[in-house]
Amino acid sequence: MSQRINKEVPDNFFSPDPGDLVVHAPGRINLIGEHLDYNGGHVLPAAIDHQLELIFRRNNTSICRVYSESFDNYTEISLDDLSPVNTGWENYIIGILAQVKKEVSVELRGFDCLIRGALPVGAGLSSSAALLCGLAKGINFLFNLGISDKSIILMAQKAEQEYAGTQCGVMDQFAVVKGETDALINLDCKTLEYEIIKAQFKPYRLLLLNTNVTHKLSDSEYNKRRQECEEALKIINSAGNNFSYLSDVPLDTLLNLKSIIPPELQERARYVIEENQRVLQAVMALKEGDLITLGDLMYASHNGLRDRYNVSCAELDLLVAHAQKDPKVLGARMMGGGFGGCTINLVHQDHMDEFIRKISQSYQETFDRPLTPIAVSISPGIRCAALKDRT
Ligand code: GAF
Repeated sequence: MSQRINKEVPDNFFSPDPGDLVVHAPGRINLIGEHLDYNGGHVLPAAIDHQLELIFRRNNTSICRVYSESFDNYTEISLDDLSPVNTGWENYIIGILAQVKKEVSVELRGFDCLIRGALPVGAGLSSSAALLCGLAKGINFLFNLGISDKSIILMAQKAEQEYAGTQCGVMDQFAVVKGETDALINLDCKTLEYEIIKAQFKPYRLLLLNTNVTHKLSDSEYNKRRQECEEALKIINSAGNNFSYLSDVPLDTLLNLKSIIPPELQERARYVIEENQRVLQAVMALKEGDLITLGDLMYASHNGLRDRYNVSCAELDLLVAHAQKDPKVLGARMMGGGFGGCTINLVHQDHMDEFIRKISQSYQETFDRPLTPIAVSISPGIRCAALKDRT
C-alpha cells in the first residue's frame, strides 16, 4: 500500500508565482454516441469552457505533493511506492504517476501541484479525465519528457481503468486533450482517427442540466454493460462471424441471430448498432446545418439509452420528456455513463431563461431536489503555459 504521508497542507507548500507552469484541463460534453467508445464506434464529443487549473512546480525530491483547493484535499505520494490506496482521489494521482513512470526512460522527479477550479464530480463532465490528462500533460511539460498526446490519452485511460476500477473507453480523455474551439470531434474509437467538425448551432445553444444525482461509474452498472457487450459479440462470432467490435455488426446479422442471443444482450447490442448509425447521421446533419434532424437523433439516442441500454434514471427521463414537449428545444438526451449526471439540450438562445425556469420548477416539485443549469461553450482542449502568460 502506498503511504499517505500527510493530511494537512504543509506550511512550505508553494504559493504560485508568475514563472510557474499552469495547465488548463477542461471537462467534456458528448453530443451523441454514448457507450460506443469501448464498442469501437463513433462518438461526437468536445471540450468545454469549464475546467481545472493545475499549477506545477518542481520540488527536487522524489515526493509529489498535490493539493486541491476546491475540495481541500491534500496528499503526498512517494514515487518509490505507487501501489493503489483505498481512497478515490489519491488513486487517480497514483495511477497516472505509475503510467508516466512506466512510459519514460528517465527517472521521474517530484513536484508540487495546486489544483484550482472545479468540475462537478459525477455530473458526466469527465472531471476524472480532466484531472488525469491535466496531471500527465503537466508532468510531461515540467520535465520535458516528450510524451505524445496519443500516449497521454491512452495513459490516462489506463490509469482510470487500473487504479479507479472503471473499464472506460477513450472518448473522455481524447476530448479533453484534443478539443478545439467551436468544434466537435468525430472520433472513430476503433482507429483513433478523427475529424474536426465545425459546431454551428446558432440560434440554438448547448445547455447542460445537472440532475445533481451523482453516479460513481465503477460502483454502477458501467462495467457490467461493457461485459454484456463483450458477451453479445462472443455469441455473434460463435455463429461463424469474425467482428472485432459490436458496432461493426450489421443490424440484420443481429436480428438473424435472435434465437441464440439472450433478450437482454440483444437489446444492448441493438442499442450499440443503432447508436453508431445515429452518430454517422448526426455528422451528416451537422455538416448540412440540419439542426432539426440532429435534435431528433438526440431524442432517439436517449430512448435507446433508456429502453435498450438501461442506463438512464427517472430524473434524466423527466428532463428529456419535458424538453421534448417544448418546441423551442430541438433535442435532449442523457449524457455520459448514465444513472444520473447531466442531460445535454439544444435550446433556442432566446428561450434559455424561460426553459430553465420551467424545467427547474418541475424538477424541484417532482424530486424535491434542485436542478443546476450549466450553459457551455465549446473550447480548446488542454493548454500549458507559464502562469504569467495564461489566457
Ligand atoms: C464514461 C466513460 F468514461 C466513457 O469512456 C464513455 O464510455 C461514457 O461514459 C459513455 O459514453 O464517461
